[in-house]
Amino acid sequence: MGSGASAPRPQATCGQRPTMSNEERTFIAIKPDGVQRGLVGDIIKRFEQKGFKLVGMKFIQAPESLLREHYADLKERPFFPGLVSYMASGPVVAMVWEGLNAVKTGRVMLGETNPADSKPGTIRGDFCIQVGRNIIHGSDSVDSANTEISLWFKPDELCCYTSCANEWIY
Ligand code: IDP
Ligand code: MG
Repeated sequence: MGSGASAPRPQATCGQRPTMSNEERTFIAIKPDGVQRGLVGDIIKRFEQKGFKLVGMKFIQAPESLLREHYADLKERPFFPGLVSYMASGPVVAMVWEGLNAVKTGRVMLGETNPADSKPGTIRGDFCIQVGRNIIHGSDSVDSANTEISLWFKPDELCCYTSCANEWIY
């Protein structure tokens, strides 16, 4: 029987989410091409180095039903069937990252939808060429982040914990 103090356990759920704070969350997914091309570590490293906090992560081959819902706003677009089959073609790394302006800054880190328009230094600018193989997804607003997070994660799959780096980042 241990007698020393044990590390605090992460809470299973985090209750009501603030909309403007250091606890803003965004949904980021490394797409099947990013996984196949061995870019998982490089991409995660950028979010870690920036100072964002990882609160959820899973490695899954998403069913087409989930992907059709995830991209529901694009269902009338001609590339929609190809987009769904590309996203279902292999496993993806689905993640939730937390921090001040995580949604907006996450999008800046991704670059533009079309890698050809993405500046060097962004993920799409550095690692890919074509819009149909742009390796990463990121939520485009706080509202869509909340929708996407609840689509991909159950509440108890997200961890609440205090990063020991918190006071050195904020
Ligand atoms: P985003 O990923 O930058 O938010 P959206 O316009 O939401 O861009 O499009 C979702 C995804 O659909 C893109 O990331 C890309 O994979 C795919 N996509 C967008 N436009 C095209 C296109 O013109 N041809 C093929 N695929 C596209
Ligand atoms: Mg989008």
